[in-house]
Amino acid sequence: MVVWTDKERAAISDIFSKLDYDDVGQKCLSRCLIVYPWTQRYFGAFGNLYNAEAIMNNPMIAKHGTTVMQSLERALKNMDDIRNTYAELSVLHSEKLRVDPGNFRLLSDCLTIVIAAKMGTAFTPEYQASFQKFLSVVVSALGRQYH
Ligand code: ZNH
Repeated sequence: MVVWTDKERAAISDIFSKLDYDDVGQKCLSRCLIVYPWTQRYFGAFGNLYNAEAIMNNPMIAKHGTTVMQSLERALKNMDDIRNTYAELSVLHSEKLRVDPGNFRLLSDCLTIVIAAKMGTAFTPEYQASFQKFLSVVVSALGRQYH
């Protein structure tokens, strides 16, 4: 059972309240695909991923980035039960999509970078630690079906 302090809850909520899901989703997913090119293998049906520019301008990638952000909002709204919130999604990623669970960490790191760059000095060490903890719980819940 994960315990959250009031400060952590406040920091995570504040970060989410400042996010534009379309923008951040598109940026973090496209960065993940560019920096870790092997992650592209799961998106064979998404059309042109030929180079960084193509990835950043791919509307299916942008749309999927928004989907991922909306999914993270579900975790935010269910912070005391992220495990069960993501139970089905974990099964989907392991059994149907067969996504290597190590990739969850890579995407979440890209997300942290994009958010930090957008927030600037408002992304304090406390915010970073709180958000990192949130993403670790998300990554662990998504990977649950694998172990
Ligand atoms: Zn994932 C899908 C979430 C990560 C790959 N995803 C998906 C969805 C969601 C998600 C919500 C939708 C589902 C349905 O439809 O039902 N993811 C998510 C999250 C995360 C993720 C939250 C973290 C954070 N993924 C991921 C990664 C990868 C992926 C890392 C790789 C690399 N996904 C994927 C795919 C899909 C998904 C491929 C399918 C898509 C389509 O549309 O087809």
